[in-house]
Amino acid sequence: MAILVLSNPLPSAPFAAALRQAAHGIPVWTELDNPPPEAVEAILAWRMKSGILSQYPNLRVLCSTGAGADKLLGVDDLPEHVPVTRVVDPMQGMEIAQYVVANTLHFTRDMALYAEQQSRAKWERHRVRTAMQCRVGVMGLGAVGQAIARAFLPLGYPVGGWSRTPRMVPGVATFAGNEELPQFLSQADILVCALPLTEETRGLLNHHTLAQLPRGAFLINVGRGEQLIEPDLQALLDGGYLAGAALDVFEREPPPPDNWVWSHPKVVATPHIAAQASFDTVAQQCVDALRRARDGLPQPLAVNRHAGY
Ligand code: OXD
Repeated sequence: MAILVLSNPLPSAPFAAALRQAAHGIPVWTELDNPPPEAVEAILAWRMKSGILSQYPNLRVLCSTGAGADKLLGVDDLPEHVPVTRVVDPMQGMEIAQYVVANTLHFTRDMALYAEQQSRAKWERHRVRTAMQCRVGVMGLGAVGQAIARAFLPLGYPVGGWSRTPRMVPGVATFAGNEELPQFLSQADILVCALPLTEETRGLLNHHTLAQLPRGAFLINVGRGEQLIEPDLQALLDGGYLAGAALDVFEREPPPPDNWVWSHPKVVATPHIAAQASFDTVAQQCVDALRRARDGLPQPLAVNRHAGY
């Protein structure tokens, strides 16, 4: 009985190597090994197409390589009894917060403008934006959203947070539900999306919602690409309503070479690197999930398949 790594488009070799270290004798295969399907008890994957899982009749657990498991949940042949687990890395919230703070300061402290001036040996000082022009609004107040919100408090930027149901975060002005979304958006000069992908959040960043941000606002998306209607963002950037965007996630990853995000002067596009769980953490949590499944124990890292996270 074995673990199968199907991490495409992520390379399988580093996951397989870490699993072999963690699995203490449980065979670990990749798709290149063409394993006997009935021997596969656990699959480690980032995304999944329908029609694959039904080939593995003895599957006990499906493990995501990432913190989100949304790309594994939509398949038709995911058996009801198979738990789907995600990675919980204690460093992840901190790393994503670093990414968001770095991009916020890049935008609010005009770093691109000064780099351009430097390239022309031009000495010109611009006014520093006041804190009240840099109100941060974090959508999603789970562990990651809270880490992001907290990271801004010592920087002097006012911080707001929005979640589906009410949450209290010390030092953060919180808003909840659809009724309070307009008020939250109207106070977010830097809108940070750290939401999980669900049917409610798919397409949530669209012309209607983004146009409720203050003029000159910036968007930072570390949630999921499917939450953003990219052409709506492009129109608001081109029309001058929004000032910039940092995008780490895309509906299609990688975006095709002719996608406008690669070359837009107001966009910082990065290849889904805001946080990366270590291979060892991913492997250890996958092996633990398999052991728990074998022993009939609860899965603390299982996602709620109906909620989507
Ligand atoms: C994710 C990850 O789920 O990178 O986005 O872990």
